[in-house]
Amino acid sequence: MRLISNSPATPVIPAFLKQHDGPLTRDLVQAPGDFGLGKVPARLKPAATTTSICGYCATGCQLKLHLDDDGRAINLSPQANYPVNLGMACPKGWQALDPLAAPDRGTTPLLRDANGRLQPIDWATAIDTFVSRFRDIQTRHGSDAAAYLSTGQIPFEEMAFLGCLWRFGMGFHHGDANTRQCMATAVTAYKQSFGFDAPPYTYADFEESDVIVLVGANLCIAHPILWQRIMRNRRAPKIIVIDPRATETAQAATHHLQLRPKGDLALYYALAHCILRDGRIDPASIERTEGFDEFAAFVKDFTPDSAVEATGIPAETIEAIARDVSEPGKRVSWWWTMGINQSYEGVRTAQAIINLSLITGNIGKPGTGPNSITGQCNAMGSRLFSNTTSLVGGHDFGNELHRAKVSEMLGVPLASIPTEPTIAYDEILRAAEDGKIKALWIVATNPFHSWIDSGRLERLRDKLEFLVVQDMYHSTESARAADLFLPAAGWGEKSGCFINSERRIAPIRPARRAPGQTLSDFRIFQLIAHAWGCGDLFEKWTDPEAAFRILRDLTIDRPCDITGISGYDHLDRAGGIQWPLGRAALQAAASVEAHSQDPPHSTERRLFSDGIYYTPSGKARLLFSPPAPMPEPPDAEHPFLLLTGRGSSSQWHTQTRTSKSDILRKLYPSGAYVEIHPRDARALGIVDHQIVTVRSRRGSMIATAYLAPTVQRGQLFIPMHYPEVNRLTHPSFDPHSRQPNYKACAVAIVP
Ligand SMILES: Nc1nc2c(c(=O)[nH]1)N[C@H]1C(S)=C(S)[C@@H](COP(=O)(O)OP(=O)(O)OC[C@H]3O[C@@H](n4cnc5c(=O)[nH]c(N)nc54)[C@H](O)[C@@H]3O)O[C@H]1N2
Ligand SMILES: Nc1nc2c(c(=O)[nH]1)N[C@H]1C(S)=C(S)[C@@H](COP(=O)(O)OP(=O)(O)OC[C@H]3O[C@@H](n4cnc5c(=O)[nH]c(N)nc54)[C@H](O)[C@@H]3O)O[C@H]1N2
Ligand code: SF4
Ligand SMILES: [Mo]
Repeated sequence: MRLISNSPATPVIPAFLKQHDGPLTRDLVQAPGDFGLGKVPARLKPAATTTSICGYCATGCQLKLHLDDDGRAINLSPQANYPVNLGMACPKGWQALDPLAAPDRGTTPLLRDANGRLQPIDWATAIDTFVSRFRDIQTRHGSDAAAYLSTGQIPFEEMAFLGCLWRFGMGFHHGDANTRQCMATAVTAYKQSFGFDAPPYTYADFEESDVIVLVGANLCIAHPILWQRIMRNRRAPKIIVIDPRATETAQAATHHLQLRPKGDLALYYALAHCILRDGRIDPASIERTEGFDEFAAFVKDFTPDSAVEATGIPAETIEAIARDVSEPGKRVSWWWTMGINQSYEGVRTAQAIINLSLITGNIGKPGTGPNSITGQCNAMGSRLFSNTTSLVGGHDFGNELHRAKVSEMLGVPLASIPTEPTIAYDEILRAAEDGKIKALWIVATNPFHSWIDSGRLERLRDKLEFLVVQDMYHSTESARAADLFLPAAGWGEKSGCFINSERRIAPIRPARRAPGQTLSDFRIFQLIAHAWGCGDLFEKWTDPEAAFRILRDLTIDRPCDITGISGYDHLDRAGGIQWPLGRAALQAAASVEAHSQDPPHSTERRLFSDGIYYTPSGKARLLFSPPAPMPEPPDAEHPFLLLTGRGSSSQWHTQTRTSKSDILRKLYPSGAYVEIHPRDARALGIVDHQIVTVRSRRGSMIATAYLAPTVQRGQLFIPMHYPEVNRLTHPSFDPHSRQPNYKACAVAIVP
């Protein structure tokens, strides 16, 4: 059987397959049913350990993996001296090994046969099929006729490999990451305002603020360890939560502004109005901005009274909050997550927060910042390296000099680098519906559950000639729809680096053997590169750390310059490193390191302390537009507004991993539920725990009703972890970022 078609440099199969990421995965072919876990020794010897950043959320906690004599992880504990989690972990982190041993792990590639059943095949056939089908589509329909949909949850070395292979090696154009579902708004907002996608903060800012404003962010559930960091703040901070629901975080805060959904933009403009009216501004910071006069003129009309209707918040409260967030001498930090990003006007709302920080001088100093908290473990890695919205390494597709630099440094033909970024996720799906995109390659994401109006994926499935899904589990909603399934190693079974919310880069390590014939995503991309005939372009990408060095060098002279990082060991020694760390800083650090236990590069660092931004003028831009109408407001037929989001700290997204842990499963409701205000429930004759139907114009679902005064009247909340929920959501998008508006659509609820 031929595995490799065109590349002369290709090694023979067995040798190639035997290369792997770590000592544990050297021998890839195991007996069927052997999940590579072996027997856990009855009595544990004093254990060796290795460390790894947690593979769930973007907090980026470091876990210490305890190994048995064979080097297999048998247990873990949070790392006590790691500067992020300081010895803490949430339930998902503690149980992070559980999902690796699940019985529905993919152990061999699967191909759909003539009868429509997925049948096991070997890797050689899988890679041959992959290459011949994509090549055929490219030959018949051109390079725009296929796309990939990827993730924020694999190491950035793998993301970069995928993005470079697809565009520079295989010659396709379109491919987006699931960061579009999650972070596109923050990316666009920062890029437009600061000239680069640069969240400016460090986690120490949680501990050094006097006023902490959490906007559409439910830290207690979604980033529990960041909430613990707030609890370490000794300045007795005011904690203001702005959320339509009385979330766990809102209940634990000092103040809760329970605003009307999507009232944010009106609220922040009204706050700016009060601050400017009262002159509670920082002239030096405003000096470092562009567009101040226009912004001041724009917010003149946004009086607190004018914002009452949109926000549902009394004018006196708006005045009081305006004073809180502009108190001279007080450090104010703003933190936002999906309550802002996932909106049809998310970019301008994020920028309204950025503007408040800029006019009050709350940026570049301890305890301040307009701070977007990221979601997935490697959302930040995806933003810099995935080659989707920006050219790999923090570059721009549209910039000729950047393209020339990437071409030279990666050794790829200049002509292979597109002059524009990909079309966005929703545009890819539209192109598939229109028959222009014929094939999709889905890697480490589960859009048949997670994408907005997910029924759309099922409907367009039949229009696709070829669907490849590359995942840890063959059982995901997306994998079950695939023509070809490629089994991938997951966190705990491979190496690479994640970048957390505060821009901290740190490695993950293999400590379990991946089951069956599973390969790391990195290896799968290598095999495809060789079989496609572009293996020589990636000759130097021999393993994740080699790729790391290539990508590191590529960041030179960019705001995210990490040329000062020597390698994974350096990252380990330093407790992770926040970008930027250029070469000059490394040299300075190296000499200090010889004399000190605390090299400067291991300390916390924030951006913009010099007031210089990454725009051509060096100034930040104040950007704004009038609030837009909600795309699908409730009406007589669908009288409720549906909010969606995270349900518990023990559930992760589409639950492919967390549902595999016996312990985590005990910590959340197994079936879909909907939270409804008790008075609304009474009016509809719905009692607690009753089974109800929730219906939108797109579809309907069955759920258990939970009567909860935490939601406002006229609103419902359903966690995103249950596959039915995105049958309801309305496919509307922010016009600047194309991020989906997941948190507002009209529904009806009936007993
Ligand atoms: N346990 C757990 N933790 C996770 C995840 C998980 O699946 N499970 N996922 C991770 C990922 S990828 C992400 S992106 C983050 C998400 O983290 P968060 O954004 O904190 O979580 P969500 O629950 O999606 O949304 C936050 C809040 O936005 C509110 N909201 C809705 N509409 C509005 C509005 O119009 N204005 C305002 N101000 N608020 C609004 C919702 O009521 C909700 O409480 O969590 C990460 N952490
Ligand atoms: N209604 C609603 N929908 C939402 C949201 C919401 O708030 N409301 N939030 C959105 C947000 S912010 C996000 S981030 C998305 C998340 O949406 P998804 O990315 O679809 O969610 P996950 O369940 O994390 O999917 C990751 C997949 O990758 C697989 N996987 C894990 N590790 C690896 C690996 O190393 N290699 C490979 N090949 N596969 C791996 C997992 O098994 C899983 O199938 O959901 C979005 N959807
Ligand atoms: S807070 Fe996030 S990174 Fe930390 S243990 Fe929990 S899921 Fe992992
Ligand atoms: Mo996310």
